[in-house]
Amino acid sequence: MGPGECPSLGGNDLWMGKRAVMALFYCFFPPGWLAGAAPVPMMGMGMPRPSGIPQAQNASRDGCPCPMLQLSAMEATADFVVESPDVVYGPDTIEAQYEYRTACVSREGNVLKVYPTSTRFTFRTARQVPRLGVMLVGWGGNNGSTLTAAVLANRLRLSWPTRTGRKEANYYGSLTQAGTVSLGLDAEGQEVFVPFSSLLPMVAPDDLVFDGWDISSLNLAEAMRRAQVLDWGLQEQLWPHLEALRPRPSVYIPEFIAANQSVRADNLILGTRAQQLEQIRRDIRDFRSSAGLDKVIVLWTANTERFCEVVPGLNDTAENLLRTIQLGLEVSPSTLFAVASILEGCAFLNGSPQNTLVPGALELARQRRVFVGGDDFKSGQTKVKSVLVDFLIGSGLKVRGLGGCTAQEWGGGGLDPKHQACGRGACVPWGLQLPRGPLFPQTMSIVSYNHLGNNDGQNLSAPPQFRSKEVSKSSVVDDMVQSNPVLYRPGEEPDHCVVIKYVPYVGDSKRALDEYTSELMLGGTNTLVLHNTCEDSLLAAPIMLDLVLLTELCQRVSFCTDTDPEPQGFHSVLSLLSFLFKAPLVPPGSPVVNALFRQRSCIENILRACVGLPPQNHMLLEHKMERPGLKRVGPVVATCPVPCKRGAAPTAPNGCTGDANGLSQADTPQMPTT
Ligand SMILES: *[C@@H]1O[C@H](CO)[C@@H](O)[C@H](O)[C@H]1NC(C)=O
Ligand SMILES: *[C@@H]1O[C@H](CO)[C@@H](O)[C@H](O)[C@H]1NC(C)=O
Ligand SMILES: *[C@@H]1O[C@H](CO)[C@@H](O)[C@H](O)[C@H]1NC(C)=O
Ligand SMILES: *[C@@H]1O[C@H](CO)[C@@H](O)[C@H](O)[C@H]1NC(C)=O
Ligand SMILES: CC(=O)N[C@H]1CO[C@H](CO)[C@@H](O)[C@@H]1O
Repeated sequence: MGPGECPSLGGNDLWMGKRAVMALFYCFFPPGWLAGAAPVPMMGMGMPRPSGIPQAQNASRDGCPCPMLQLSAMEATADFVVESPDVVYGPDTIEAQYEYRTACVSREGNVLKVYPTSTRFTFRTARQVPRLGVMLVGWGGNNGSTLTAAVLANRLRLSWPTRTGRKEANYYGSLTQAGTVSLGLDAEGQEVFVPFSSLLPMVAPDDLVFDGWDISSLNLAEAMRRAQVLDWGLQEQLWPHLEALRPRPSVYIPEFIAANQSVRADNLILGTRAQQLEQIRRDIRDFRSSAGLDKVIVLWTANTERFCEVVPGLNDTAENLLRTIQLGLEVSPSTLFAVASILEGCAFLNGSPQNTLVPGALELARQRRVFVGGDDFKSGQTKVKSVLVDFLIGSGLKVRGLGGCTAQEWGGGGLDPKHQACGRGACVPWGLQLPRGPLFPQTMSIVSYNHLGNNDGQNLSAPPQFRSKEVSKSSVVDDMVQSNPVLYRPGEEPDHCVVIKYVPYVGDSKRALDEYTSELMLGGTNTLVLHNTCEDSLLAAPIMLDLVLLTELCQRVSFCTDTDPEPQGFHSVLSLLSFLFKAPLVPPGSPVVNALFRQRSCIENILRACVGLPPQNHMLLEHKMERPGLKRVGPVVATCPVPCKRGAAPTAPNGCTGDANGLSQADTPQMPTT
């Protein structure tokens, strides 16, 4: 089975057990994510992005106008062009007419009535890729320094000797750089894959410019050494390049990173909260102008802060939040950074679990039309969880109790005060944040245990910070459980236990053990135990990269529909990024999707829509018919007139041709009114 290739469901195979688990990995993780996976050729790294110029074409035997290149598993040339009257490649934009088909359901008496619907969208994507800067809060941390080092190593095309041979810089683990999408079938009926990054013009990671803040004044070379993530040979080569990079002073409020980080804190922005906010804004402007950037994106990758309550009148609205800062009341450093970025018109992404993006910050982002995304990078363990639970529940297996209280203890059902006892100690019922329906006996469990020795691990051992982490890790299976009323009654929830221990010796090499127990038919039991060891930062860094590249791309996409011809961008809470976040932030009222495969499809299909390609449906009907009858190619007839006002209001600041972020980032940003 090759990368990106899913085994077929047919034949005599029983779709259960080990094979299914392996298949899940191959389907959902980019090739190369797993050690030992087939090496992927590095496509166009650092080279100018495809311009979308059609390649020479010639007709095949059966009239397929696909280029008769010898198609390998994956195209070495990532260039492609969609030949359709619905797609127009202009000098500045790619414009695609797109039929969005879905269905709405209404409950009428005892019957669910389903009405298929169709909406016509016009997607417009600006082709000009900007010069992009990334500012990391916690730049000198393991994740920040590793990401910076990785981009540099790729840009310089470094290779270094290790005890198992020479290694070369690559971007394994990045969805956009090392993941692929299937474009369709070639003349032989085989799927043609291209790198994700070639779907639409995207910033090349090698071209990113980094800057950032840190409460520790170590330069990036020293930070890299402290992190102990990279091989020595690579560190030596990177040292002279990283030495010159020194983090800007950051905001340190001891009560938020309750674990005492004061040993590190020697590089601080002093003054009142309002002065600190101003300094952060000045830093962003300074970076933008001194590095000659078109856009800046800010990413929080610093310490996990403690969880805070949202207080009405203080951080519930944009106005109140700005006033709270001006008055110098309690506000977390991460919220301060978020507010500063939003005011500067820069997207803000929260890579830690705390609730940085309070309602006031979300409202501010909405008002300023700036993207925000969060919370907490979804790296190893949670990513596996969002695959495995989807796999178990999706195949009709009920995740069953082991940790916590077993069905036996409960004597078969109903409410019992003992349930509360279950929630104490290390084991906490899952979904602890949300008010729940009637409690049922715990008849399922997912138990996760970790130990790690990096700074994050050390400080997660403090209860208030651990609580933030626990909340973000625990709601991960929500949607999957709720999607299956056959297995789970309303309000029924599995035991979900998360333990994190600090073991300095293992450093950045995180150990994760998970146990999933599910119920087979007729009372059988199915237990899966997973052990994972990997360098935590090497998992997180490519996720940070994807977040930045996808956010920037979304800023260049705008669309209108046949019913609303006024161009608009994506909602300021960028839920398209859910694939990359443990506790995805979504616009109010929107369903949260945690299942990894659905999250990946969402990104893929929206990007496909932008170039007028239908959603990936995996039906492969071409190969399932008695008689070959599918006309795979031929003149496509444009049926509908263009519904959207073409070039509607190009002068409007937020027009289709503009930055969906609204603010032209080069403009002098507005100062807060308070
Ligand atoms: C198609 O074009 C390629 C070069 O562009 C050429 O090598 C090949 O022979 C052509 N095939 C046919 C069927 O004309
Ligand atoms: C943190 O520890 C240092 C000593 O290492 C001490 O001087 C400082 O007061 C402590 N700060 C807090 C906020 O506990
Ligand atoms: C909201 O503001 C109050 C008062 O400044 C503060 O105590 C609380 O921690 C804040 N909540 C969040 C989530 O930042
Ligand atoms: C890096 O990010 C990952 C994913 O969020 C996290 O688990 C890890 O603890 C972070 N590392 C540090 C040193 O903060
Ligand atoms: C570097 C640092 O301040 N580490 C702290 C992390 O949290 C633990 C537990 O609260 C503290 O003991 C450490 O000092």
